[in-house]
Amino acid sequence: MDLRNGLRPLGSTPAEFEQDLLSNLYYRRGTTVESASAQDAYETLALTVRDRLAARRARTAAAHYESNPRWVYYLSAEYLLGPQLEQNLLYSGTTDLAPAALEALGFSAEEVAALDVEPGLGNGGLGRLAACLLDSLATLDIPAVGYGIRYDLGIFKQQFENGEQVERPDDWAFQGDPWEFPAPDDWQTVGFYGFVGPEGWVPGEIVHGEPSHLLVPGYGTETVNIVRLWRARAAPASFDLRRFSAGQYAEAVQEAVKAENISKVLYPDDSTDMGRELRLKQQYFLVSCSLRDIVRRFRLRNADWADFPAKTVIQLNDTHPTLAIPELIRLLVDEEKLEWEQAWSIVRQTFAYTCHTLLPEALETWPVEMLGRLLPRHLEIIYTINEALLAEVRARFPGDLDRVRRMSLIQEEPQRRVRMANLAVTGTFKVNGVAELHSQLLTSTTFADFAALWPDRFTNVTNGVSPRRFVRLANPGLSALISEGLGSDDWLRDLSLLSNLAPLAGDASFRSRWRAEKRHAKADLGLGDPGAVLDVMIKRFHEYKRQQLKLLHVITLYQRLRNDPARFGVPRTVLFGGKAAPAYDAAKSIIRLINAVSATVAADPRTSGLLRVVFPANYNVTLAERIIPAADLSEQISMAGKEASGTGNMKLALNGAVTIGTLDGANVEIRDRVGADNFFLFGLDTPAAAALRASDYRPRTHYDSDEELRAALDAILSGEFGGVGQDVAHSLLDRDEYLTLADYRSYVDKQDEVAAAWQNQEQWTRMSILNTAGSGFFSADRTVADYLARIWRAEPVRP
Ligand code: T68
Repeated sequence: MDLRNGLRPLGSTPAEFEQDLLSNLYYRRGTTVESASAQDAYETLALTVRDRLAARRARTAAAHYESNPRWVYYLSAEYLLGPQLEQNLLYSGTTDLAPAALEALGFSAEEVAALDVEPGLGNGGLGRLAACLLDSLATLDIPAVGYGIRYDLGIFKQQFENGEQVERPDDWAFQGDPWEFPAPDDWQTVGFYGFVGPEGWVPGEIVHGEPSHLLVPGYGTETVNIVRLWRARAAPASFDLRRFSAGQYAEAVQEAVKAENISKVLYPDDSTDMGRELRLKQQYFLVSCSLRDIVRRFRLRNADWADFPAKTVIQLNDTHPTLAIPELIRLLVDEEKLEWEQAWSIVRQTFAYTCHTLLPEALETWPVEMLGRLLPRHLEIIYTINEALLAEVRARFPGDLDRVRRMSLIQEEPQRRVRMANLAVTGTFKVNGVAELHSQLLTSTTFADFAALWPDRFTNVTNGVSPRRFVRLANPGLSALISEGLGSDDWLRDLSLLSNLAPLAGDASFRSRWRAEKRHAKADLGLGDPGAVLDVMIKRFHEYKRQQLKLLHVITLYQRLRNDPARFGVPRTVLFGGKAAPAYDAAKSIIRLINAVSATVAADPRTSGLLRVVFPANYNVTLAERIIPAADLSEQISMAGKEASGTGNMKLALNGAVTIGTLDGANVEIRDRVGADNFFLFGLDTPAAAALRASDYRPRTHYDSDEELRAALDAILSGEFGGVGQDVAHSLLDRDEYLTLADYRSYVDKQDEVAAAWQNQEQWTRMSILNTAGSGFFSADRTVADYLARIWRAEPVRP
């Protein structure tokens, strides 16, 4: 028998599915119907669904092996994958089979689904984008592998104590993870520290990387790709049996604990360099394991290094995996004995880099001393790359010493540090921003010097989101209505078809059903008042995103309610969701103040039925999928020129929320596509904001001249909201780094237009439908198609 073709197909009838569930309960879970717990039922269902995807995975792997294709490798320190069960049910076509089969075991689908813990292996947009791109790569049948780290503890669990954020560890795999395939035989070794001797680098510490993978199914196709995650394991020899026997238990495992700490925790930092050696170790651990795996896979079908760039493109998700550049040189020169020139040429044809920020403080740098101690050979390689770079700069711009200083891979003052973004730009063939405006600003500001030297290296790929997860799964009711309106569900694989919804905005009965879906989604969230606008701001907490601006507006509404009800507008529920980096005090103060305002507003009977502020703790993908369908108004109010793209803005628009926003990030493109009439624009644009920042900006002039703004800030300063938040008000009055006070009046006036628009529900619903209809561009399938055309140049392989 040819084992490769011997796979017994798994059945798709309810009886076959039930049979498989039962057999998994006995043979893999090792229990019985009588004694099965809800956890048994969950794990067994997961296995039964996973088996169906695994069969497709086997066929995909066979097709990939057969065709020896060009591979897309995505290197990312973060993947925010979201709950797996509902997605894998949908993608395996078993959504309708599961409830009855579970019923037979004595469990409801809901109680079992509640046990599906999302792997929170990312912070925010960057990590979620990685997950959406993998989904679309599989959907488009592109041979691809995502590489990442299997953190034991994901993004912390947020709780509120007296309104303050406290962080609890997220032991997401405590009960085991039924979706994961461990592959301990594919382990790699990773070196750290040591010295460079005549024979090359001699590491002083060795750690093992053990991979496991999760399946990444495509939607509406056979392809199932994988995301491979590395976990640090101590070399077995690091357990000190002698000490253990002597009763020195802590000392006996000390080395092992140190090694395994590398993949212990995701750094909960959204923007700033942690400055911590362990984080740098994580980055090198990811890079070293993944490159060796990539090389191993290359060698399965290829022999000649000259073919490597034709068969491989490696995308760096921000600078976190940039050490892959010197690491590949080291493998090629030190281990494979290639000449430097050939190695450098291979590297520069293999890597591409995505930048996700505009904040100068978010561009990673590492102390030369630390990098040289941890990775002495890599520092040498970085110096050699730098010599060639600076020679090229001097040749092109003779005498321009300042330019040489700016472009160097090494920052000299105040401390010698390696500039990872400069290294990433130098060692790649393409660099992309994540929205049109962002990419323009990268070439005109952040990377202006590099764009002058290598203009063709820079391009744009506007972000996108998975319509499967963020419309179909999150919002089944609206999805069914869309499919009915369009006459098919083809839009789930070609989101541009949503434009055909536009004429239905003129159809009163369609509008009324559209409104009904919003109402259902709100009721499901427990925010059932259909008369109130659900006004949502869901994203990481950062001063540049300006949750504080939204809060000032809430306070103003509250004060109008008390003093000037005629100006209040319409009933509103304001929903905040998001986490602050644990060390980011200013963001945590804003969280505390929001909770205090929420309590004050709730305690005042005058607000009843008119104004509510809700802030559910621990915003994550699971919660996002419940909030987004219910939202009426999407807050995208960052200071212009600061938000690289945003992706929550796209998810909300796709679900029919209308945006109030600045001309920042992808808001610009959303407005272009949904139409200026269906978007509430306010605030300074990027040039105006930059000019104001560069001038002698005095935030107090706004306080002095705007009565409502003054009243709102005074209320905070007087301690009216539980006596907290004075630091927030002082920071706005004294510094206002992100021009919150400068944009306040424009924002509040625009919110009055929102309220007026809400009063005409037919007109609002028209806007809502036109937001969905105009957002087809923001599919991650289109994003991947753009990456393919502009950077990756890989072809589909269908199993
Ligand atoms: C986000 N960045 C951008 N960073 O802020 C957002 N940073 O505009 C964009 O839409 C999104 O990326 C996708 O392109 C992040 O999410 C991080 O999470 C992060 C994590 C560690 C270190 C630095």
